[in-house]
Amino acid sequence: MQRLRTTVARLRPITATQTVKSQSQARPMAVGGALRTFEPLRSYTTSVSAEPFLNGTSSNYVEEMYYAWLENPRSVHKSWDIFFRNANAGVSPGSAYQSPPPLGGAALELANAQAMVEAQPNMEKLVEDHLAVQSLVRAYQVRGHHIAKLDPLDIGVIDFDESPVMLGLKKVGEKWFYGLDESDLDKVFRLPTTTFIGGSESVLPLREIISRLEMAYCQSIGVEFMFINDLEQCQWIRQKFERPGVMQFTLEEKRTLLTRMVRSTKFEEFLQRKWSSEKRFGLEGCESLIPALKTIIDKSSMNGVESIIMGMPHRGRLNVLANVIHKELDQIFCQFDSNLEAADEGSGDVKYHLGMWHRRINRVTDRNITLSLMANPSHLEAVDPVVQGKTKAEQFYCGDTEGKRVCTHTNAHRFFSLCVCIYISVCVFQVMSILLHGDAAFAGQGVVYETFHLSDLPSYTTHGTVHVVVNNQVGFTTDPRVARSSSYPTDVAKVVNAPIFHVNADDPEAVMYVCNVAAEWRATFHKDVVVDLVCYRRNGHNEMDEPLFTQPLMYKQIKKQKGVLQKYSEKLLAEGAVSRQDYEEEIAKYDKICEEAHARSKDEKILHIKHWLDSPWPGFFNVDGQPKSMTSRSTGLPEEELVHIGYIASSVPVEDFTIHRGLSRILKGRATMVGQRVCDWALGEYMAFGSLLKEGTHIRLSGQDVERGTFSHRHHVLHDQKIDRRICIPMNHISPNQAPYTVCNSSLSEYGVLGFELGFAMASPNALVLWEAQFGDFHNTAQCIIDQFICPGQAKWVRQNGIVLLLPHGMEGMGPEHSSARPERFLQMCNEDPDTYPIFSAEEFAVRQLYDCNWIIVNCSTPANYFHVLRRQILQAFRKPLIVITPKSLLRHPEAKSSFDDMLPGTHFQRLIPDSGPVCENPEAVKRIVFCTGKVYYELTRERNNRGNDDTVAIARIEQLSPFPFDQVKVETDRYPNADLVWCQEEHKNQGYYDYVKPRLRTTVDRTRPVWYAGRGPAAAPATGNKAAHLVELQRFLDTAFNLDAFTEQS
Ligand SMILES: Cc1ncc(C[n+]2csc(CCOP(=O)(O)OP(=O)(O)O)c2C)c(N)n1
Ligand SMILES: [Mg+2]
Repeated sequence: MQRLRTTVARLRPITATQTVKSQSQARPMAVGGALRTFEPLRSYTTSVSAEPFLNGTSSNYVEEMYYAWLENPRSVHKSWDIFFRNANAGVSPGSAYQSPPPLGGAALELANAQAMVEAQPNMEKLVEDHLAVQSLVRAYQVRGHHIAKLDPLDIGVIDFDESPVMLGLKKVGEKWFYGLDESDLDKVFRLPTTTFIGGSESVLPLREIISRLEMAYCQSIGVEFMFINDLEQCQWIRQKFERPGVMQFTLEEKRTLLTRMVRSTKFEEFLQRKWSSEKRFGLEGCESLIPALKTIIDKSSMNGVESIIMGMPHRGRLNVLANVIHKELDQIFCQFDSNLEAADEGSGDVKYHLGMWHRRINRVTDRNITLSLMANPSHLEAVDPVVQGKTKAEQFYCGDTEGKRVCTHTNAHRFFSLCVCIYISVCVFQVMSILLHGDAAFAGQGVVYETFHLSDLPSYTTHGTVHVVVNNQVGFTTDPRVARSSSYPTDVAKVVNAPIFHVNADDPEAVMYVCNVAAEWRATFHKDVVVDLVCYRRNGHNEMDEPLFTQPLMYKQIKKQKGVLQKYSEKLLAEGAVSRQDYEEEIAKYDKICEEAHARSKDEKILHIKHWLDSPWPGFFNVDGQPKSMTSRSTGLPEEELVHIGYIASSVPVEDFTIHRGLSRILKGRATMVGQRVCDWALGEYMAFGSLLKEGTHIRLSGQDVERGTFSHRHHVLHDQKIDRRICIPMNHISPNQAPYTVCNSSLSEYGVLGFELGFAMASPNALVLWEAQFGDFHNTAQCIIDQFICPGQAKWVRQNGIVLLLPHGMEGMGPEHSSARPERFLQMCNEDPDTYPIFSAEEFAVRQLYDCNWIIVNCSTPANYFHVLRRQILQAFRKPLIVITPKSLLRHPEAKSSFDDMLPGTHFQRLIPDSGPVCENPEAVKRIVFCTGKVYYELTRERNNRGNDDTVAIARIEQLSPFPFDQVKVETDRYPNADLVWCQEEHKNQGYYDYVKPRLRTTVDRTRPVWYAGRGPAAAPATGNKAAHLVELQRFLDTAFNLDAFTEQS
């Protein structure tokens, strides 16, 4: 007890009449110029926690002291200093405490305090009171947001009943919750080091403590951050919100804010006036979004950011385009004119989905800034990972590994935020992303979670995204109380320790403040942060909608609600910050701008979708936006290059690196293949990647376990067997001036990761970006990215994309899953007409088809063809998504190898591989052509060999399914005039390629010959789960394929 008494001597309450000043000493700043790092609790948690006098509550207090002591040993009482020193030196529990040394002159005050302590009848009460104050401070920090005035409507849709808020002086039954009552209000308490409410004071009366905590945590801003497990970050936030006087703004800041509110509000009013019956998903009820975004942009620009990539849903999108991105108003207004003709190819998109790219001067910072808003589909949140991928790509190409620097590029390249910055002179170039969300979508859509989980992964991080939620407390017609299980729509952000700043959007100054803090957070910690704008939606879901059907009470309240501009202007007028005349002039000025733009928009006769391009690729196309060349270059390589890459693929190009023995065997096998001038699948891929890298094309391969390869065939990353995390990527040792190779195992996500890679591929045409599914069927959890972006992206948004999807596929008795990449789905979405034979010249047939298609789908049967198609993806002068149905068992099939001869200069991708066997000798005698694609070819040839009918049945492989090689198929059908036509596939009849291929084959032969089917029957599942049944099915359709009488009854 004596020990405790001595310890608490400094804690005794002094009355308010004893001066605060006399007790004050500068508290250690947690975060200042030099960042504070907290030591681990090693000694504390071991020996100190075992001290007999510590119990649950007092240990919290001692922990506080311990941190303070670590920071500055003199900031705690000498007795604690000695105690902690002893404890840290390992003195056993119970012995660490020593009586404090005698007090000298400077410590007279403490001696007095000591005397008073001794006179104090109830030491425990004293300690308890201080602990109570500490708990109270902490309670405000943790739960102050529960009672903050966040909701402009004050209808309180968030129910915190499960965790009642115990803040301030609260009674539970007869007891005071914290043990402090009204008689304690004037007592002065020492503030814990975990609060900044004191400013320069270290002690305050309880009344003031509570008042300041209420000011910091319970007004228009609710801060959620105490779940963050980094003390430095917590301290940083406390400081930002607790320091007295943080929320003060200059006159100029207030006026700028008002101007921005005017523009935001009057823009919507203008649209409503001119096009009252058009859907525009207006921002009414959340007008402060515009100043919010502008504040984030200003602050980020101030911190060196030069490019911001944004993604957002429908709500307020036109307003953001007009007032944040500064899209010309007349071009926005044009979009409301339904009579304008589209000037560009493609089908276009509705106005509130279109993207934009704009470089301008930021007026506040006077610095250049590029703003792009990504085009997006209706599918809420789908654009999130796409924005992240594009941001990552821009950071990568600028050599920015930390989200905070460094482009070494020419102005021209910087201007277009183009790639390969790494090489030239020095400048600072930072790229960051801002994502906007609706409250319902943010809480409900899983891709939000997937995207958050990419945020801290080395190959996916964009070093901090600022998220802004337009939380209008309703999703379409659905009430949040039935739309989510979490208290806030933003809880998902907690998984990555992102602080969440809730703010009442009817308080524009508070909005501006949190946006400043959010931007600073991003600049300081390079981590995600969320601003939750709690607002309302003045109209229905869109301007035509009746909200009273479903939200009667909310909308009664909304109808009474004064607009935020009106409230804020009244406040500034009352303060005298602005005069009525200035305010009215500001409104008139903007109205004039809108009217003039409207007049100009009427002169427009044509709508240009390309004015809405979000990712320009300057220099890639000619001035008319057309490809610079339409000739097909050979994708072959000189032998010595193949040998060189083969050598790299078979070696460990760093010293003293121990690889696994099994891997040594694989590498030796590769060397043997190189000696024999052949490639298997993995080596073919190596040749394609290695050569493109050498030619300066960046390659990024991402997906689950892609580094080794799901089937353990790739091994692009070697792991030292003796040293943890020591790796070697031989592909980066091809040549001194090569482009970098990125290969990265992703998180276990498809939607998020595929979206990310699509965004990465958007940034530059000079990169081969590949996403590999673990098994092809898993792509369906990313279906939205495929359906909404990859398939129709060019048609909707006139932007090309060369992303490659690698989808392992094959019926190998593995069961319903892991078998089919569902090629039928991709084929069904091709834009080609199956009933029309394309009219192109023979020389340009292939390239014209490619240029017109929405995507390319291939199923290669040889490594050489895979090699060529990958190289063609970059060597052609335009970009199309490439879907590759990739093999599994063929990876090790002894016959699925290619000779170097098929990869030399002059060779190229074969869209169709004709039969080159005995059938060629007497084509007239051939009775059947079996067309097929992919792995089944090897089953067919084996069966044909077994049956010995290799002079009567020809087998042709269609390697490129889309665009369909009509011309080459025609050559085959003409070559064998007496043959019937069979399509053979290992997939079920309602799946695979049959429905796609059949009408095209019929078109090719002008419907003069039927097309028969050999394959599995229709089925609901992609494959049987029974291996024996699988083999029976296989044999059955092979029998059909070679039974020349199989279709006589049907013909
Ligand atoms: C993935 C997806 N599902 C459903 C919809 C249909 N939808 C359009 S807006 C909307 C409500 C969105 O609510 P919220 O996210 O709160 O945004 P708000 O419209 O309130 O701004 C819904 C369900 C959609 N666009 N995307
Ligand atoms: Mg909403």
